[in-house]
Amino acid sequence: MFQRHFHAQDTDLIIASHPKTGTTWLKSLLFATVNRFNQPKNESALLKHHPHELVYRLENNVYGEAFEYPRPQHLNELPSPRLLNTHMPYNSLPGSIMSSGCRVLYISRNPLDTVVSFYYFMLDLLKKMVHEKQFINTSLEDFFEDFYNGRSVHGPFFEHVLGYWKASLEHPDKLLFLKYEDLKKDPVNHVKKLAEFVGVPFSPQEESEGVIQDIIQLCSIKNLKELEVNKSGVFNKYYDKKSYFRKGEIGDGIQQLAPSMVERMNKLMEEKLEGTGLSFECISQS
Ligand code: PAP
Repeated sequence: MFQRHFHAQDTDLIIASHPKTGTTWLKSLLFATVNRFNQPKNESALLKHHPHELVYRLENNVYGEAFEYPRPQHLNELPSPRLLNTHMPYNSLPGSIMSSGCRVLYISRNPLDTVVSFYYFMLDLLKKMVHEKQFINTSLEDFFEDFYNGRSVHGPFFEHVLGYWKASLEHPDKLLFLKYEDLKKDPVNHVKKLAEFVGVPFSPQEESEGVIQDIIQLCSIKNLKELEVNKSGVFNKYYDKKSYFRKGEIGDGIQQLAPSMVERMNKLMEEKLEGTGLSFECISQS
């Protein structure tokens, strides 16, 4: 549905990601940055809505069969620029995304933290889907094996990341490639970069008034996690709002996975990323 029917507009801003790599965070930062002129920090819609209700996932929220809202026609009602999201691999994107003037922001994360984050999220989700009892018995080790072997809902992790990485090198004005770890370590410069990329750079006055820091604070996991709107409730029947905010740290993968699993993943990463110019830090602790 999404592939066949979605037509990107030149002004669209589309967040692309493999699941559990920082999508919710980037949705919040992008939303707060783009809407900072009409929504001062204490009036931000982020205070009343979950980030996933403000930036729709196209293949799921918009074009998904089994989900509640919105429907494709609502896309036309979104204010410009439309902020949208997809977990689709680069090769599966509807053609209009690359042929139109829209911008794509991809967020990536080291595979160890991603797989652990993904496991806990799926565990929570599938506990709600009683017919998936089998998965509930799945261990982190089994989930890791599937992920390691490329058996993942949105395709193999490294192919997902590399598809967008290569596209970002070929089309740097069209596709901004971000890393969760970089955002954590240097949020100010990355939020500045993001704002420039989407055409709303911060003015010197905004910088001196601390507008960037306010956005970072608003979108911090500590802040979002404590908001009533993100603490309870579900959307699309099964998705617990709070399940999108877990630890938000670098290094959880190292803590939770056996050393042999870490070693195998690091080796696979080395092989897959060799010669691409892309690397992830998997060993740092937050
Ligand atoms: P999604 O792909 O289903 O939308 P996504 O938001 O990409 O999920 O990933 C969730 C991860 O981002 C969680 O990581 P963890 O399991 O290792 O803790 C979640 O905690 C983290 N996260 C969510 N919001 C933020 C935030 N504001 N800052 C930093 N990390 C965040």
